[in-house]
Order: sequence, then C-alpha cells, then structure tokens
Amino acid sequence: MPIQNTDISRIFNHIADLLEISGANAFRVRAYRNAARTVEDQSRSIVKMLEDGEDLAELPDIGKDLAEKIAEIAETGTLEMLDELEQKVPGELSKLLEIQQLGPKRVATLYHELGIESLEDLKKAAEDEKIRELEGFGKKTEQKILKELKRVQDSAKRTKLADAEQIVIPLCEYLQKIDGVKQVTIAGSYRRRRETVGDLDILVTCKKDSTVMERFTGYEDVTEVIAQGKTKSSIRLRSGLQVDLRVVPEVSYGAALYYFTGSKAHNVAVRKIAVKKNLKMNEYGVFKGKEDDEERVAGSDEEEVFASVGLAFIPPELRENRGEIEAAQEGCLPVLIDRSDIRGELHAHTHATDGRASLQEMVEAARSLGYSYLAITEHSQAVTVAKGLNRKRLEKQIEEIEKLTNEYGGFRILKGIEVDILKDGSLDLPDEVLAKLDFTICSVHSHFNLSADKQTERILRAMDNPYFNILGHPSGRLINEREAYPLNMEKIMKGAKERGVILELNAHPDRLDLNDHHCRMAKEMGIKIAINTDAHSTDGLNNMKYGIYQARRGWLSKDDVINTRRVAELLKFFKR
Ligand code: DGT
Ligand code: CA
Ligand code: CA
Ligand code: ZN
Repeated sequence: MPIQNTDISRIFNHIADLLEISGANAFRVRAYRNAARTVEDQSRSIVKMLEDGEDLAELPDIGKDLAEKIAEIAETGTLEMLDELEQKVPGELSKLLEIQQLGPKRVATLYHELGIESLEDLKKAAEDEKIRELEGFGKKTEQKILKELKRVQDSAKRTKLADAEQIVIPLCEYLQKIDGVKQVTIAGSYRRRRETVGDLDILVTCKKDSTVMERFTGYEDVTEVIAQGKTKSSIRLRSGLQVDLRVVPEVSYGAALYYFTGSKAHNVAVRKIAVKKNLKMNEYGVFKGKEDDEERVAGSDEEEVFASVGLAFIPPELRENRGEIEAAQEGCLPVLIDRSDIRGELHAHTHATDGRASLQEMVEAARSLGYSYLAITEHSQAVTVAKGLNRKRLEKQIEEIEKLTNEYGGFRILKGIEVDILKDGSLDLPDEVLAKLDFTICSVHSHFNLSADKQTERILRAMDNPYFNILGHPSGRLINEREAYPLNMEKIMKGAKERGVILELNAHPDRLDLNDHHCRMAKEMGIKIAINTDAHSTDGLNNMKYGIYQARRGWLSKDDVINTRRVAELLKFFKR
C-alpha cells in the first residue's frame, strides 16, 4: 500500500509533539509542523511526486533534510529518528496533548510529578483529585480535563470527511480495476457528506465470477478482516477506519444505493409512506402484491425508487428526516447550491502573515479556478503567532493590491482583513483603517472560555461597529479537536440580521463552521452566508467543496450565499 500524504503529515506532527514534550527548541518544533501542513496541502500524492523524480525540497517549508526524511518514510513507512525519539519520551505521553487544557509543558509536569504516561493514567489521577494539587492546575482545570477526556475518547471513533476521502478514493480506484467490476459507489454518511463518518459503505455491481470480495479483503492497507462473505465483507484499514463492501444485483442497485445511503431515520420515515401505499420497500427494491406473487415496481434506479413512493428525488445531503420528506411530497425541496455557483473567494491569507503563497500566486490560483474575484484577508495584529498586520503593514498591503489590480483587468482583488474581536468587543484595528477596505471578516481567536452570555455580548458589541461585515468561523469549533465556545447562536443570528452582518461558513474541513443546523437556521432567519476556504495556500482554495457539502446539508441555495454574486452585487452586501 503506497504511503499517503496523511501518513507523512501524521509522522511529522507526531515528531513535533515529541520534540515539544522533551523541551526541544521551538524553532525546530515549528519546522516539523509547517512541513506537515505543506504535505497535507498537496493535492497530489507526495510519493507519486517522488516517483516522478520531482525535487520535494522545492515545496514550501521542505528543505533538503525534510525531503530526505519524506523519502525515508516513502520507502520504509516510518523514520529512524521517530523511533529514537519515541524511546526518549515515555509511554503515550504525546497523546495527552489531545486534551485541550494540556500543552507540552503541562504534560511534562504531569509526567514528572505524578508519573502520568497515558490517557488512562490521566483519567485515574483526575478522578482521584490529584491533578488539582499540582501547581498551575487547580480544581477547575481538573474538571475540564475529565470532560475533555470523554470527548477525546468519543470523537476518536469518527473520521473527518476529508480524511475519509483521501483513504477511500484510492480504494475505489483499486476496486474499479478488478475484472468484472461494473459500478463502485460509496453510500452511507459519506454520500450524505456528513462532516465525519463512522465507517464507509461501498456498493459494487459486478459479473458473477468476479473476485472482488477476495481482492477487497486482500487490499494492502487492511489491518483486520472483520467479516468476509459472498455479498458482504468488512475490513479495517491502517487508519482504524472500517469499510463495509456489499455486492448487489443490478436489478437492486438503485434500491440498495438508496437504502445504504440512509440516514436510518430517513429510511424509516419513507418506509412508513411505502407501507401506507401497500408497498414493500427494502434494499432489493420496491414491491407490490402478495408475498408469493410479488411484482418489483422499482429497484435498479434510485430515482425510480423515489417515484414509486410518490417522492421527488431528494439529494443525499438532505436525507436526515429533517423535513425533506414532506418537502419532497409537496414538491418544494430547495434547489441546493452547487460548486459551480461560486464566483469568488472571500477569505485568504498570504505570505504577509501566516499564508504560504504570495499575493500574486494566490491571485493566479483563484483565476485558474475560474473565479472573478479574490479577497485578501490577513490576520490583524492581535494574532501575533500569525504575524498579524498592524495599521502600517495593512496600509502597505492595500497599496500593493491596488498596484496589482491594474495588472489584472477583469479580475478583482478585494481588500479585506480578518480582524480580531478583542475581549471587550472592540475590533483590533481603528475604524479609519477599516474604512479603507472593501469589507471585513471579524473573528474570535482568544478568550474562548467566557460564559455564553459574555461571549454573546462581546460579539454583538463588535457587530455594532458599522465596519463589521462577516462574522468569521462563528462557533470556533475544530472538529474532533475543540468544542464550540459557549455561545447563544440564536441571539448572534438575530443580531446579525438586524445589523446586516453576514455569517461565514468556513469551508476548512477541520472547521465547517457554521455547521449544517446553523446554516439552516440562518437561512430561515434570512441571513446571508459567505462560504470561505480561509486558504493559507493555493491548494487551500480547493477546500471550497467541503463548504458546499455543508451548505447543502444546511439547505442553502445559490441565493443564500453572497459569493455566488458578481462583484458589483457582492459589494452591496458590505454597505451597512
Ligand atoms: P456512520 O457510519 O455512523 O457515519 O453513519 P451511516 O449513516 O453511514 O450508518 P451505517 O454505516 O451504520 O449504515 C449505512 C446506512 O445503512 C444507513 O445510513 C442506513 C442504512 N441502515 C443501517 N441500518 C439500518 C436499519 O436498521 N434500518 C434501516 N432502515 N436502514 C439502516
Ligand atoms: Ca457508514
Ligand atoms: Ca456501515
Ligand atoms: Zn483566516
């Protein structure tokens, strides 16, 4: 099994963790983290690039040394240096970093003071109330650690959609090449584009004598064969992800695809409708008549399955039993937004702060996506780790953009900023500077632990500023990593509506923030959404599709989203 980009970035991040715990130089730690990000950002397989003789040292943040390390990983699957490091750092200490309250320094303290080496040890110590006695911890921290432990253990079971995609696409390509295989389709929560998947459900149609099952369980990446049968097998892959494969007859393909796409709640509700119409509905088809004299009225085609129970075709993203069935009966399903509706990008960073590409490179990349505008929205000064812009540097960037705009007739570079919302609800740059921009994104990057009331108040106060246009990643959550900060989202939305503020759907696959429920809530309240990738590299612009998936799950149409508009119309949304 070829090494995937995520394998390489996982190793680099792991090294960074271990270095950090053992007190290594911060510069060295950052070098590995940056390299991990570069690797993740590549849309092409790094191993393939190596095979094609490309020089990896030319990638951003990858020097000669790291290029050699990547080659070693590609060849051996691991790094000698990692083995050595692991021997120096005891037990599962690096896993403790998954707990939000614990940085490398605290992890080291826990180890030296209490001998804690694993999440289990940590849990026991917290339950025994030993952690609160350590200097710099306290009772509150101890309780938070216990809560986090539970979350980490729960979330470990689900895989982020983008990670699942990296794993399943090569698997499907492999299956597609097997003799006698016809259709290969991924159903389940993956097809519904849920932000995380519990497992993957693949359906295959094939000729009678196909060896697809043997080949599936013999796939190189398999660590465990959970079940193997004639029509259904399950495997576990190296990442821990489980994949179910079902071979279905062609006459049942549509019915099986429908059934295994789910969700279960949706299926159960639709089957009730079928029963009322005296129809039997299962993964083999839709049938009428008595058991010994059944007639199949639909089966091979998914649209026919819907039609047979009197429903319009429901896009997979909507199949959650959240009102889509009633809408399909009444013929009032929304026309969902499509990737091709997007005309521009409104959230991007460059070299000037923590982005990895130059202004020009970002512009070229946005143009090659067929966009007609790109906004540059750097961090503001409060975000020191990202070298956030102060007034002077922002003014310099504004000049730079204005100069470049002249060179790109027809393509518009918008002048923006991702300005921090400070603790008291003021914005991190003075109004007279914000006034020079086309628009602002305003984001919370600090003080996540205020009470819901205080956090809500803080953001609403910020929105009172007439230069506040878009609320960036409104909940602050990082999928599987960090919960949303406590917030009264309904109040925030009411406030946004009253003030003409737009909400961001951050398309980064780790964020997807707003989530699907909140997108729908915003739509129902008549609030506009901007789908933004928050790109920190040219490849980052390609995350737009994840935002589209989430938008569709939130019932959004083209009209609900501002960056489907031409630039002239777009700019009207920024006039408050
Ligand atoms: P996941 O894997 O947790 O992300 O979510 P799903 O939706 O992929 O669930 P999974 O893998 O357990 O099952 C795939 C689909 O199969 C599910 O969405 C609907 C269908 N299905 C599974 N069990 C049942 C069931 O007991 N009744 C019905 N009607 N459908 C089911
Ligand atoms: Ca599944
Ligand atoms: Ca499954
Ligand atoms: Zn950003």
